[in-house]
Amino acid sequence: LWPALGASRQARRSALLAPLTRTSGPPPEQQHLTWVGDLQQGDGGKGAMTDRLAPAHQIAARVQGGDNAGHTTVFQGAEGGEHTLKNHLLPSGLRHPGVLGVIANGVLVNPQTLAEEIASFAPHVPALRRRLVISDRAHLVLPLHRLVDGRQESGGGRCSDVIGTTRRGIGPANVSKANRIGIRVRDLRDPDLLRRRIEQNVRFFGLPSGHADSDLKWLETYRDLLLSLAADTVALLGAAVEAGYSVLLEGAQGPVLDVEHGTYPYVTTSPTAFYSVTSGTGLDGSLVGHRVGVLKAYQTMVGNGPFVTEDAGELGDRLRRSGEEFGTTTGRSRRCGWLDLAHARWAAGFNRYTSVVVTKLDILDGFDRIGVCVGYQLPNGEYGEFVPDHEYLERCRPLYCWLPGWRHRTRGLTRYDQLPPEARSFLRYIADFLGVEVAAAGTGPADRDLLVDP
Ligand code: 2SA
Ligand code: MG
Repeated sequence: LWPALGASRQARRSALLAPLTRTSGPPPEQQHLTWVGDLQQGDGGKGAMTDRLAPAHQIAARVQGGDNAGHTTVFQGAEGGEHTLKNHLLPSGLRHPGVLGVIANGVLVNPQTLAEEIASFAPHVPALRRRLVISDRAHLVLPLHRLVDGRQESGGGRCSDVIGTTRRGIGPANVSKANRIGIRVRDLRDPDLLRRRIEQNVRFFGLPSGHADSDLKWLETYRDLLLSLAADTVALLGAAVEAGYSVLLEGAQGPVLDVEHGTYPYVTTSPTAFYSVTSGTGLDGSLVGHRVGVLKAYQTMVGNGPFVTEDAGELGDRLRRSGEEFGTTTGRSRRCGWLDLAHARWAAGFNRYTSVVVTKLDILDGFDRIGVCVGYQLPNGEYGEFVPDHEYLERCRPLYCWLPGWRHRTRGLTRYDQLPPEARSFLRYIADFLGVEVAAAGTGPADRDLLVDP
């Protein structure tokens, strides 16, 4: 009995690992698991960071969120031209041919977005469809979810507060998931179940019954694509880690948007903090040796909710213009202000990043002095730290420490030791304040603009 069971286990493991044979990546050497997260609301440059780290891994997995996220990668093509890839669902490291891309179970998949993204990536990404797998447990976002999201947001707070969502249907799709009427990738294999589920959703959200037919028809368009990519990614990732492969885990949004621990109700509806690695992939979080946190050199936010260092005047405008602070998904203007280190310290304590990467340093070029918020003052004169409580944060005023600015352009610098001394002091200040090493700094959007501290 035991040898037979052992042989069947071995066969199953080989079958699970088969997708890895479709990449040109090297075999596993020294295994490492790396997570890329955010110390702010999001939009700090996780996509660019993931892209840079991907070649050191055999698997790049997107962990949570959906097409509300917007990640950007700028790189030089083989022919020398510069390319920009904007992705909402595909893992950012996928353009490297040695990498297997995984869309894990924690991701909410809008099939149309996925199909469009695959089409737009294909010219730049060799053998993309052969190197991509999607969890068969991942839940789908349907047009009806987007419709409900839009209605809630336009409803003036009648059914929910106005959150300033991306209107991508992420909240309602998570409602379906929690209500056990969600539609998973694997459900596409069963037409009867699919119809029943869609009808349940139409009834649950109080929509006219015609939506069932139209959403079913819409889903039919993407059925073959999704099923051709579907796999048990929990088992695949588990077997890959056991076999010594390295995995890069890409988060979306920042910890302050976490549904459990963020500034509720101004949050997204999925986990975004480090524990999302476990819920979103099935991997044991304690295996993750590197927790890389991206931190933009100033603060931005989209949507509603508290933002202590927000500057609605000249400073905010300048940061928005030079930092091109517009939502990658929605094109909305992002709110801007000085870096909130009190917030970042909370994020660092909570997610226990092992290193921090400070991005968009070049956007601070030319300021006489640079503000960093180190704590808050309350109306009664007391001082406070960051607490993820929106009513508390609305009452907080920022306390700034002013650091000297720099006159030299850092934009496009290619070596860490070329940074002006004031810029290096700024990075040192951040590292000391957070108690985490600053391992790299970004001086522009392209992959070559990420300077690594030697
Ligand atoms: P949702 O759509 O239900 O997840 O919105 C709930 C809150 O989460 C915020 N959120 C984001 N914050 C920053 N960046 C995000 N991605 C896009 C980008 C946003 C865009 O990369 O720029 O294009 O507007 C993102 N996604 C969700 C959202 O603003 C709400 O506060
Ligand atoms: Mg973004």
